[in-house]
Amino acid sequence: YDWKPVKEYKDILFHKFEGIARISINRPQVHNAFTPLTVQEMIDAMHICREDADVRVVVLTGEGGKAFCSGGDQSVRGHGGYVGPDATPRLNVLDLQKMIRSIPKPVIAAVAGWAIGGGHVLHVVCDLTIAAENARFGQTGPKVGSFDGGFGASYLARIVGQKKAREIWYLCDQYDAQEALDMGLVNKVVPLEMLEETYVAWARKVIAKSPLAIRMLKSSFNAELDGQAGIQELAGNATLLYYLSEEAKEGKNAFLEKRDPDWSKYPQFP
Ligand code: 2NE
Repeated sequence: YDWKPVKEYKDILFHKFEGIARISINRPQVHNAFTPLTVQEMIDAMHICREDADVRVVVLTGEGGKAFCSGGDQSVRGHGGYVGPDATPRLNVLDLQKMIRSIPKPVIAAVAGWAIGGGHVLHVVCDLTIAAENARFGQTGPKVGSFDGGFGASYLARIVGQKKAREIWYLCDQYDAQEALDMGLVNKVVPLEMLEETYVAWARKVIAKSPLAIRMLKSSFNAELDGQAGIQELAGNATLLYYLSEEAKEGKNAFLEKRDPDWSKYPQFP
C-alpha cells in the first residue's frame, strides 16, 4: 500500500492512503507506552483527520508488531499524572479517548501484541477492533496503582458485560485474541501478517458506504451511552442535515431580507 506521510512527529507516525488515515504509536522499546507528548501528537493528528474531508476512516495502531499500546509510560508518571517536557502532570489520554469517540468517522484499532492498561482502553473506545493472533488484552491499573473508571470501566462493561468487565479489572488477567473474540471485545482475529490487508479491506468497505449514514450511525450509537454529550453529537448532525434543507434556508434568508419567513412552501410530513 502506498502510505504517504502526513506530518512529522516525535512519538507517532501519521500516514494516509486512499481515504484511510493511520496513526501509529512509535515507541516500540516500551511497548508503545504513551507520554503526554505522545498523546498530544495523537490529538493533533486526530484534529487533522477530523478536518480533512478526504479522510473517511482512521486506523489506530502501534509500531513493531509486539504491542498496540502498553498504556501510560510509568517512568514519567509523577505526582498527579504523567509528566511531559513542560513539567505539568497530565491525564490527556482522556481527551484523546473523547476525540476517538466524537470524531464523525469510524476509528479502527489494529492490535498486534499488547493492548494493556490505558492502551487497552484506547482500543476499547475505538469503533472496531481487528486483532492479530499475537494480541494480548488486559487492564493492569490495580496492580500499578491506577484505574480508568470512565470509558475504561463503563463502556467496557457495555461491550463485554458487567461480570466480565469486573473480572478484567479486579483480576488484571491477560486474555488472548481468541478469548477477546469470544467475549465480543474484538471484531475479528487474523494472522499478524494479514493485519494490514484486513484493516485496509474493512476501511474500504466502510468508505464504499454513504458517509452521512455512517456519520449518523456513529453518533446514534454514542448517543445512547454518552448522556448529554452523546445527544449533542447526534443533535449536531440533525442540525447539519436541517441546514441543508430549503426550509432552514428560508429562515436565514427571511432574516437577511428583513421579511417574515414563509414556511408554507415546504412539505409537512405526517
Ligand atoms: C505489557 C507487558 C505485560 C509486557 O511484558 P513483557 O515481559 O513482554 O515486556 P517487558 O519487559 O515488561 O517490557 C519491555 C520494555 O518495555 C517497558 C518495560 O519496562 C521494558 O523496558 P526495559 O526493561 O526493556 O527497559 N514497558 C512496558 N510497558 C511500559 C509502560 N507502560 N511504561 C513504561 N515502560 C514500559 C508489561 O510490559 C507490562 O505490564 N507493562 C506495564 C503495563 C501498565 O501497567 N501500564 C500502565 C497502566 S495505567 C494506565 O495506562 C492509565 C490509566 O490506568 C489511567 C489513565 C491513564 C493511563
